[in-house]
Amino acid sequence: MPLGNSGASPGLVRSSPAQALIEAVRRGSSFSGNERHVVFQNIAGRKFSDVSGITGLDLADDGRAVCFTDWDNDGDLDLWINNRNSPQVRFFRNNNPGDMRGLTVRLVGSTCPRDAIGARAILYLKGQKPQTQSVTAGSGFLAQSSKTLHFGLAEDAKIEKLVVHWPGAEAASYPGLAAGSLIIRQGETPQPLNLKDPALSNTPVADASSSRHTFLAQRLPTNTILPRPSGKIQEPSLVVLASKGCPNCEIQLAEWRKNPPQEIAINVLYAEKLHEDNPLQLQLIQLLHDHFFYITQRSLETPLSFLVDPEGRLCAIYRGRIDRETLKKDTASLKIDGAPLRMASLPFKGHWQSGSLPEAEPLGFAEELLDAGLVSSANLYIREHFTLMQSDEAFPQLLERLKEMENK
Ligand SMILES: [Ca+2]
Ligand SMILES: [Ca+2]
Repeated sequence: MPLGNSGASPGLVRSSPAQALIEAVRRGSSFSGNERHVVFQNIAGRKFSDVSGITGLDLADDGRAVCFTDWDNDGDLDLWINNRNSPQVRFFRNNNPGDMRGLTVRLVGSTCPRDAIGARAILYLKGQKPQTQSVTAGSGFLAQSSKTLHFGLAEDAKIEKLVVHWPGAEAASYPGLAAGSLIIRQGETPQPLNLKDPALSNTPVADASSSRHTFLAQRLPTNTILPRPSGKIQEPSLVVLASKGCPNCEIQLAEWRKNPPQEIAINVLYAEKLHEDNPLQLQLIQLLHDHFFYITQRSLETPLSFLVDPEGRLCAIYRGRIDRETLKKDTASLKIDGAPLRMASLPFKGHWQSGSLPEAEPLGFAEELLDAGLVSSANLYIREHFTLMQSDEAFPQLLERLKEMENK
């Protein structure tokens, strides 16, 4: 959840290759021409067949890393894939029909290191070629698959024995094994390993609500950027970008008409109307959105709402419909600051390793206004928030750049 600024410091040469690359990343450009993932099936050890389409894995995601693991412990391998493009992490649950049989083995060393990295296990099957698996630390590009070894078994496969070559020690042979999950401690007899987790037996459902609400740890001043409801700037306010024909906007606005939130003043802006009457305002909203989500010029999801405190600082961003309780809680939390604010910004429980608290960077945002060629808006923003920015060592450079652009 990127909550920071662009990181681009004033004076960065816009045409530099580094800056062009940063901009390409923010725009979600593909590095590899939207290459699709490919999956090949081993045909009896003689050739490979391209099965990308039927597996459902052939997504044009610019994949970078893949991890294999039996995540739901049902005997088949599932996949985690990391992509350059969004979504950056995808989980693929293996729902191949049929009774998938496998032997899953976790090795634990005693004379060799506990994780048994480097151990090689060979599974001998009656009438078939043996299968070999090794315990590795890291595989492919910046990836680590499960250290638990997995052997797929055909329906009629009969296990003769498993031979484990422990690192720096004698090989050990384990006869009489059946399909399932085992833990083998070096020097001991194999024991069943119960990995079943009932929580994983259901199809996971993404929690859309939590990912769409961003309570900011840094409160960027937005006077001159977000139009708060007129005459109500002493109150917390919500600036909502809606669009015509957007079902979520209609439901949200109808709900508020019927039962208006008491604690907050709301200003609703329609994207279509802004596009006609005030395209600059629309561009400013886009820039503000992009500033916090580290992306550029993607289409905005409506309703898109900004919670602003009485000082005009942006405190939370909501993508999609807003849960009333969340809004109430956020509005009640507008006065917290420092470490408690940073804690409140977390979408889950945790603790911080870093002692330093993040700060809003109005200077970075002013720079982004200049990057977008919005010279008058940048001028206005800098004048309004002059006292917040002037102590920054890069402030003279920012003023210089503003002056240069104004004189062009
Ligand atoms: Ca599985
Ligand atoms: Ca499965």
